[in-house]
Amino acid sequence: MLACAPYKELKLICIRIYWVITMKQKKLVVVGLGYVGLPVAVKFAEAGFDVVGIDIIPEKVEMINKGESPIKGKEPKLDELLKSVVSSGTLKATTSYEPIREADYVLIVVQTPFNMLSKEPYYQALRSAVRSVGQNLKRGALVIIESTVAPGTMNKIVIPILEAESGLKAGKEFLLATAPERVMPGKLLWNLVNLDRVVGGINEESTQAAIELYKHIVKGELYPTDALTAEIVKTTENAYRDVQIAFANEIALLCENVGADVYQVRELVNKSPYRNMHLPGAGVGGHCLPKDSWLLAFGARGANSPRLIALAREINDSMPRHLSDLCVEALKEAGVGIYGAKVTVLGIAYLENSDDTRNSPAFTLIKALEVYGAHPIVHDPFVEEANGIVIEKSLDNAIRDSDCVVLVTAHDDYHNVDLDHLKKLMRTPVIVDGRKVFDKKECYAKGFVFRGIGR
Ligand code: SAJ
Repeated sequence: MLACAPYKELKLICIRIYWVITMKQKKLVVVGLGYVGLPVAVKFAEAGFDVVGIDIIPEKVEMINKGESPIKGKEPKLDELLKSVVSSGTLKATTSYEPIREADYVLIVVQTPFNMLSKEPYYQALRSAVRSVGQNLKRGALVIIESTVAPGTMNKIVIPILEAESGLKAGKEFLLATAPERVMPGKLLWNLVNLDRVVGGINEESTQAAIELYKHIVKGELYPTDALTAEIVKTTENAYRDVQIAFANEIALLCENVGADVYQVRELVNKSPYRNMHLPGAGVGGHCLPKDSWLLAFGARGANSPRLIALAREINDSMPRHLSDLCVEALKEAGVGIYGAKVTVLGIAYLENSDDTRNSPAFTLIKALEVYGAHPIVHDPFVEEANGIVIEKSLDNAIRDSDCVVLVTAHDDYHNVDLDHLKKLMRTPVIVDGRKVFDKKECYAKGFVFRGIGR
């Protein structure tokens, strides 16, 4: 068979055989099998690496070894790809750190939450993972931190722990880089493959080795830089978005004060070249924006600690409370006190058409309404349960006898609510819109009292 294939094909077959043989020896370990780690483990397994995924949660390990994804929500292609790499044996999961002893590549992808009270990162998971990797690290291996970390973390925390635990010298006896993830729920695999990526090594050799590794799974551009720059880029890109949103919220509050419509202002401002005013709203949730700004500020703390970034966080965090004040105002206009009022909260997910409730502004709104003595009833078409809050799945039941409907999340379902039906079900016709879902004029024409962020 080989003899008759034309030269070109023969060459390709030989390269493929060489590649399979050499790659088969290339062992890659991913520490942390969450919504970032699992997709990256699956993609490297698909690319021909011998991949072991490590996680501290046995149930998660068990699910993955059965080819089942522990990630909730719709993630196109992830389930089928996971099944195929597990059945082909190129991806295995375990709770043991032993496999790192033979690993050529070790990716650390654990969560790095932020303690909003002490304004410091929670690095317990990162420290523990780095320590375990150090204790098993093979000479000549490449370690990559994919977690989002505060600027300076690689230098001040990762290198000292890895060197102390392994007895090896970073940059010489093992290579080290950071390549922060750019994932978005619902597009995990697509983003991983297609988005550009910054790769920051602690030295040139580390950067190049990491770039060569990612070329096996990333089609986007791979931008080489140093570790500190890479740490700053990731936290800055989210702080940038958070500041932009805070600016939009500031203009929204101004428009409310003077009786203008911020959405008309925004539309016309964005007609001006190089303007991109973001959307004001009920607040900023999610796993990225609320945390990454603080990681950046923490890493840059010192003589000139960031002020604009901290102020932007304060403005965005104030929006859900402002929304509760709009409920008080609207109910008062309708002749109903907030105390004892039934208030229907539309949406508890932090993002439209998602079931993700992490850091959702709805939690702050619900607490503020309860402090006012109101009875919030929460509806969300995607979320089943959130921090012990009961979610009413029937919109009619959530609205029936309500004194105020307040919208937090712009799920598609809410764009088609029939106002006549709404008015029939409600005890007091009051609408407060935290995004831009309801039409103010139409609400007044149908006899509702209306308030809206920025309108
Ligand atoms: N939000 C606003 N106004 C806006 C945009 C968003 O109030 O103009 C609110 C949303 O309602 C939500 C929060 O901000 O509560 C975050 O929304 P997001 O669209 O930024 O979504 P995230 O949190 O999933 O952000 C991710 C980030 N991706 C990564 O960290 C890899 C972010 O960098 C991306 O810019 C963002 O997705 C995106 O563009 O979709």
